[in-house]
Amino acid sequence: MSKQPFDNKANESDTQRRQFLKRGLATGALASLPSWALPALAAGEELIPFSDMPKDFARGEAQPGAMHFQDTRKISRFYSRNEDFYVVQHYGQPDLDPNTHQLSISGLVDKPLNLSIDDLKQYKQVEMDIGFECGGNQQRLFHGLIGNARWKGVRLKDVLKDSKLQQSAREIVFFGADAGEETVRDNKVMQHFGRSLSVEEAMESNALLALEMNGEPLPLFHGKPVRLIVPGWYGVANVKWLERIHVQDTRYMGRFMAKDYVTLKKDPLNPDTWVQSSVSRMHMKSVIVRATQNSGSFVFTGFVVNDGSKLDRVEVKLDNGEWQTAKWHKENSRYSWKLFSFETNKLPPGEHTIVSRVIDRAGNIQPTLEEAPEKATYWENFAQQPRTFTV
Ligand SMILES: Nc1nc2c(c(=O)[nH]1)N[C@H]1C(S)=C(S)[C@@H](COP(=O)(O)O)O[C@H]1N2
Ligand SMILES: [Mo]
Repeated sequence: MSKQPFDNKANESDTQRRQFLKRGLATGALASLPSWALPALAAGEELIPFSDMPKDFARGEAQPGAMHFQDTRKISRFYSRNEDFYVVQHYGQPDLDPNTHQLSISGLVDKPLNLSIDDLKQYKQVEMDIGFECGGNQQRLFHGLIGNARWKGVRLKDVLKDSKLQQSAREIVFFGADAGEETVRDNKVMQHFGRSLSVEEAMESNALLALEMNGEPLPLFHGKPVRLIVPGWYGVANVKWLERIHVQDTRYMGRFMAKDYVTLKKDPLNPDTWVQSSVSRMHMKSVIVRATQNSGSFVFTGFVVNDGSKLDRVEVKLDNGEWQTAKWHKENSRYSWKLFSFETNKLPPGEHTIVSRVIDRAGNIQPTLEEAPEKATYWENFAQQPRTFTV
C-alpha cells in the first residue's frame, strides 16, 4: 500500500519544466497550437476516450469574463497552468490596479487597517500547494471546475492579529470588489460578493491572503491583486478581488453564504427531515478523469480533493473485479489535489467500467451515489463516479 506524503515541499523541477515549455513555445514550431493540443503523452501513448463523454468535447484556455472548466482528460501535471485553472465568477471580473488597491479591515477591531499590496508584501510570505473545486462541480462538466496551484501570500491570521479583534468578534466577512443587484423580499439592493468564516475557522484554517499563483502575480481571472484562499474548502470560500474584511458579532447572511451555495439534503441521522447547510469544507472525493494506453498497457489517472484530513488510500475497481489500491502521485500534499494512477495490462477488448473510491485514515469510505445522503440541490457532488470506455 502506498502511503500519501503530506509535506508541502517545493517542486523545482516542475517550475523548470514550465519555463522550458514556455521558451520552447515562444520559438518552436508548436507556437501556433493552442496549449491544450500539446500532446502531454509519452511516445506511443494515446488517450482512450470515455464513452460517457461527447466525442467533440474539448476546452481551450480561459477567456475574459467567461466561466471556464478544464478538460480533465488533459490533466497530466501536478500544477494546473494558470490558463487552465477553472474560473467562476458571479458578478464579472473587476480589473483592480495593484498600485492603488487597498484592503480594509473594519468592524470589531481595535486597529482598523488599510493595506496596500506593498503593505501586504511586508508581512511574512508563505507558499502552499492548494487545490479546490467549485461546490457545483459535477459529471456534466466532467468534473472540470477544478484546479491545483502553488499560492503565495500572507497568513490571514497574521493580518487579523495586527488588527486586534475585539472580545465580541464572532464572524469575519470577506467582500470582493465585484457587486451586483440582488432581490431580498422584493427589495432590490446592490451587494458585493461576500463569504464569511467564524473567528475560530479563520484562526485555525491556515487561510492565505494570496498575492501569487504559480509564481506569477494573481491573474485577473483569479482575483488580481489579492484573494482569500481557505485550504480544504470548496472554491466559493476563496473570495477573489478582495477589498474589505469586516468583523462583526452576528452571522453573515449574504446570498453566497446563506441562500445560494446552500445544500438541501435529507438529514442522515433523521431521514424524515430535510436540512440546509452552507457549502463549506470539501467532502472527500475521488474521480477518474484520464485513461491512456501504450502497447497493451493501460493507465488511469484521477484526482482526490478533501478537507485536509489524513487519507489512507484510493482504490479502483474495473468491471466486476476486486477493489485494487492505486498509486499516489509523489507531489501530493495535505491541501493540494491528490493525483493517483492505476496501471493494468489485463483488459480484454470491449466495453469497460472503471470507478474509484478514496478511504481516509479514520476508515471513512467515499460513498456510492445510492449511499450518499439524498439531496435536492446540485452542490457537493462527492459520490463515486463510474466511467465507461471501450478498448
Ligand atoms: N469576488 C468573488 N470571489 C469569488 C467568486 C465571485 O463570484 N466573486 N466566486 C467564487 C466561486 S463560486 C468559486 S468556485 C471560486 C472560483 O475561483 P477561480 O475562478 O479562481 O477558480 O471563486 C470564488 N470567489
Ligand atoms: Mo463555485
